[in-house]
Amino acid sequence: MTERRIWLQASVIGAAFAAVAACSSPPSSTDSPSAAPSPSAQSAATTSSTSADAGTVIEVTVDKGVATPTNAETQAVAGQPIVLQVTSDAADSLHVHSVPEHVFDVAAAPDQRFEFTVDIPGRVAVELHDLHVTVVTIEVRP
Ligand SMILES: [Cu+2]
Repeated sequence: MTERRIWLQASVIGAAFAAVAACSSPPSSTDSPSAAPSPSAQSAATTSSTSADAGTVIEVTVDKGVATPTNAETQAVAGQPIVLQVTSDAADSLHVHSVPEHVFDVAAAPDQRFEFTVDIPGRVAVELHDLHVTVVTIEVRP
């Protein structure tokens, strides 16, 4: 009996680990009515093109509590510069879930430029922490 119970707990812990990929997700979404933008908002999330010389540039806008894009996908190359070009009307915190991670303080200002590199290939989420949204997930290739 005890053996079976231990196995069960281990599988629950495994599932919990899988959910930890994105940080500080709220425990429940029932009390966040603003967290569900219209589906059409995602179609506007066109990521900027990747040019070999300039690395990857991702434009991010925050206007009246709405981030653009959200849940976008783009690609980058490990070791090549990735630039987040941010125009915001509110202070926030940009969190790049790479290893090691990067945190950038966003001010209420246009054309803020945050540059970083990712050395370890993989999927890297970029989150706006105050808004609790994932702006873009970057697939970093070797
Ligand atoms: Cu984060």
